[in-house]
Amino acid sequence: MTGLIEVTRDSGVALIRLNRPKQLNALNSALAREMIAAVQDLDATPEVGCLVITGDDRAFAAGADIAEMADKTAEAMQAQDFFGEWEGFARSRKPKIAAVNGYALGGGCELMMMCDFAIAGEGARFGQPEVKLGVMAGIGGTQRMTRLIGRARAMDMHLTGRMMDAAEALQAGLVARVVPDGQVLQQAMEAARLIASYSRPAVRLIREAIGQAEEVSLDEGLLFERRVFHGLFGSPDQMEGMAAFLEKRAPVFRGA
Ligand code: CO8
Repeated sequence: MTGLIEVTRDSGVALIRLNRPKQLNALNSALAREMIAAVQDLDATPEVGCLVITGDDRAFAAGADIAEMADKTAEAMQAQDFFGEWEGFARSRKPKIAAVNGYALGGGCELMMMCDFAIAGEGARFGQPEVKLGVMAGIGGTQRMTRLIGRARAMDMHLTGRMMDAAEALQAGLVARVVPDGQVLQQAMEAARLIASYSRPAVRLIREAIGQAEEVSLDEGLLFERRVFHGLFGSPDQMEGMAAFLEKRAPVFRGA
């Protein structure tokens, strides 16, 4: 099956829109395969500097597809490594902004957290309601949410299954910005175009360095940051960026 996502390109930015509106963009295996293939393809496309992932007005994504999972056994889930392919999304190397209107629940909230940051509309709602279904988060919700908003809040969200509104999500650090509902995509695209205009090596290494902050000790992270910072010097983009500043003009980065 195809068409579960729509991919469009605009000035160095790729927009991926989830396209299962009748199911509130619930994530099924076919959608996962399409999404991972698209993201891997975009990773290998040099013209693309940033991705925006979005849904529609009603839902970013209301979770993994419950109908697809309802009859599965533990043996079948493990044998298939069900939804394991989403790690390919999380590990992809281009920056990804989630543009969120409506519901971001369960796997939808987890998909949002796999992105580098989220811009949400004032009416967006977030939650990990899996406990209400007799299960739990399975594509990073207990891990990424705890890192993003802390243990107490993550426990609250996962154990009660309640929803968080956009104001609370901003205050908790689950999303980076909250904007009027009608401006979500526009602001995400503007941010993505800005990121895509910067030096690709600098953007890549910034993502990697911030990623390290969640994995290693402070000393190791600081050393990693310093070494990759050093490594950018002498590159065409570093020379161009600093020359442009000193010459009081806009830089033109080559991506090298
Ligand atoms: N899966 C499948 N279908 C869904 C889902 C979903 N997650 N969410 C909504 N739908 C469908 C509904 O069944 C309905 O279909 P139909 O029109 O055919 O009856 C349609 O979308 C519209 O939904 P509602 O009528 O329920 O709309 P409401 O506005 O009344 O309610 C809600 C909206 C509150 C979002 C409600 O739909 C809801 O609670 N949805 C389920 C949310 C949820 O529980 N999400 C978590 C799913 S489990 C999960 O994500 C696990 C992730 C990790 C998996 C990893 C595996 C290894």
